[in-house]
Amino acid sequence: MGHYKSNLRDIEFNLFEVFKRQDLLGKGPYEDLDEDTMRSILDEVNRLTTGPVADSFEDADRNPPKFDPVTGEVKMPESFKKSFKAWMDAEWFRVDLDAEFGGTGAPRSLTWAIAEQVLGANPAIYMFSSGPGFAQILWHEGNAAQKRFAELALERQWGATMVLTEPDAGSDVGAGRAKAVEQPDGSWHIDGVKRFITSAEHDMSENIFHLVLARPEGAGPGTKGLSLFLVPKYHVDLETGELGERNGAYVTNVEKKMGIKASTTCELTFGEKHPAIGWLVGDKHDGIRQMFLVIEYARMMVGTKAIATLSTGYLNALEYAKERVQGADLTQMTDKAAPRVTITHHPDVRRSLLTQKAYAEGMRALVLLTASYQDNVQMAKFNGEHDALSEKLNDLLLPIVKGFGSERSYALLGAESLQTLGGSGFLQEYPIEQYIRDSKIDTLYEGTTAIQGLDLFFRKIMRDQGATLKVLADEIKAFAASDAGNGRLKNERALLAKALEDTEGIINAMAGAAIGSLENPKEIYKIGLNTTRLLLALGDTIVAWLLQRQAEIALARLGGDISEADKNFYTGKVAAAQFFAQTVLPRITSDRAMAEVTSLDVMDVPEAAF
Ligand code: ST9
Ligand code: FAD
Repeated sequence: MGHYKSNLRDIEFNLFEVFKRQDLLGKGPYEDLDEDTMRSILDEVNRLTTGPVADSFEDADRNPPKFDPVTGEVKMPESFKKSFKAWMDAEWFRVDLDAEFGGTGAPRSLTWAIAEQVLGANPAIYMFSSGPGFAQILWHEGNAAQKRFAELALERQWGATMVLTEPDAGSDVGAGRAKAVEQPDGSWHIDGVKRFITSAEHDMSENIFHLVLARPEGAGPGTKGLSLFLVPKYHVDLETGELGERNGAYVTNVEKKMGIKASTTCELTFGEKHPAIGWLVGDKHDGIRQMFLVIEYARMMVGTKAIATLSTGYLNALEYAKERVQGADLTQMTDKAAPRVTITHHPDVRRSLLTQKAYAEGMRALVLLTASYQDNVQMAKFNGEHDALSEKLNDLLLPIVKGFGSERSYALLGAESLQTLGGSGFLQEYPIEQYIRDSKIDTLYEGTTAIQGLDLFFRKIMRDQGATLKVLADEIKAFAASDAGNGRLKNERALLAKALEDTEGIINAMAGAAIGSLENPKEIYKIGLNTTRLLLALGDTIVAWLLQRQAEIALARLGGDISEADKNFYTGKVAAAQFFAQTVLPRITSDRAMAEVTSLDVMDVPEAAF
């Protein structure tokens, strides 16, 4: 058995019982898809990801890619290449693509259900395999020549990168100094050094194309002065598809890292040896908007990666706990001759396991809820319409999937999943220590948690005066006020209503500071002191709601004639929802209290006093 423990039963429960994705199939953009086909795709992906894709997870960590500073080339571990080939040969990336760009026309919810499994099994495989997705964005945004380039990139399975970060421009992308100078033939010469670029060098595809943010000479400051350029590693004859000369973008270093070692993190230098020639994407200066098309997707990917890792961490911990015999049952603690029991008998282990289960399954539902709004957007687009509300709900949830998902997953993997194994968890014999190392990055890249919190409050809540949040909050309120689950969820629905009220209390305190800042600009610090708190509180509230929606369905199923396996599955759903409401939600009341008494004291502490 490999390290990766998928949870296909729960993925399918979300897709078909909670979010009813089958109702979308057989029509519109999904005309050729039915429920059986969707289930068989998920089965096949499960087979691949638990097998060949997961196979190199450990080996590529212990024997990471090798960088040659003389040639600037990278040799990937053979085991990893094998996994990558197995994944790319299966061409499941096509499920992600639009029908008009060689895709199969599938709902986003299916693509994220597939992504979860790859990201849980071997996340670096997903990073390296995103070339076709990047190509699709280029195809949508590009001019005729770039569209042709994108088609070749898809056909030849070229790798791709997103190139924003520089030594002095991380969170602050607008501080980027990489320069673009227009040439008489309409091309651009790019100069500068970018760092931390994922997948910028490897030996698994014949070409790699970089989507690079750089500032055209004379352009204004900040992100709005940046433009997006297509910079291929090798030039391409667009008629024949043949590769031409080497372009002047070279990897000049590959970082040594704490985790996700199979994924190459590169310094990429432009125009040092010879010109790095780039092409302005879509012939227009609209770089930051264009790059955010990639970023939005990548933020969803990072949150899904974190949550997938927590899920397999939990399932590994559960397997261990069911077998590990240690100590007597607490009711017999004074009887030294009492029989020893498996650790699942101990209340504290149960607390830990149920916390892991509730978060892993609740956050999976959060990913698939977000994906279901993406389905709506996709359906509307197919019908020539624009589903603005679903688009906004998706935008609202993205920082929560990414920021909340990664924070909770990383914290739980260390504090709970590894802890369940005792000292054994600390050993490399088990995968959890690697999960922890590999998932720390999720709170950092694609915008740190602080950036997600700012995005959530200022861009996603304040910008439309809370209108989109209100739609979601009203849905949660209606659920809490309903008789869902009857008496079995009555207490939990009351806890949910209170949690939502407290989360709104946090937002009100922050909105008050926003108004106060019009008179006293320093009041805005009170918002910055609470953005992460809000991100986590809102995430917990939404997860509690989703778990209770699941529990309502589970209770109805438990009333029918079902198999033993289903009985266990649904019983677990009810238990997780109740446990989460009772043990996590009450903390939001104290979060609200802290938000309401936020003062500027922290900001007045002299730096030297830290
Ligand atoms: C990185 C990569 O970390 C890690 C892993 C890579 C793995 C690669 C594989 C990924 C797979 C993806 C493949 C794609 C496939 C697709 C497939 C499809 C089938 N939402 O607030 P302002 C825009 S990469 C949307 O004033 P500042 C917007 O245009 C490095 N747009 O910002 C806005 O204009 P307007 C990641 C947004 O103060 C404009 O920006 N680095 C959003 O100038 C200006 O907005 C980071 O993520 C949004 N949420 O700059 C940087 N926000 O307002 C983190 C902004 O007119 N830092 N825009 O609409 C930030 O995000 C900062 O907040 C900042 C601030 C840079 C935006
Ligand atoms: P900084 O921006 O210096 O942040 C340092 C600390 O300050 C953080 O805690 C941050 O939250 C906080 N902070 C900064 N600004 C603010 C603010 N305004 N308010 C509150 N707190 C703030 N980049 C790419 O372009 N392409 C890639 O493919 C890519 N892949 C990566 C892979 C790895 C393994 C790593 C480590 C990074 C990668 N990155 C990539 C870069 C990544 O997106 C940045 O590291 C990230 O955006 C943070 O920037 P920084 O490291 O410069 O940290």
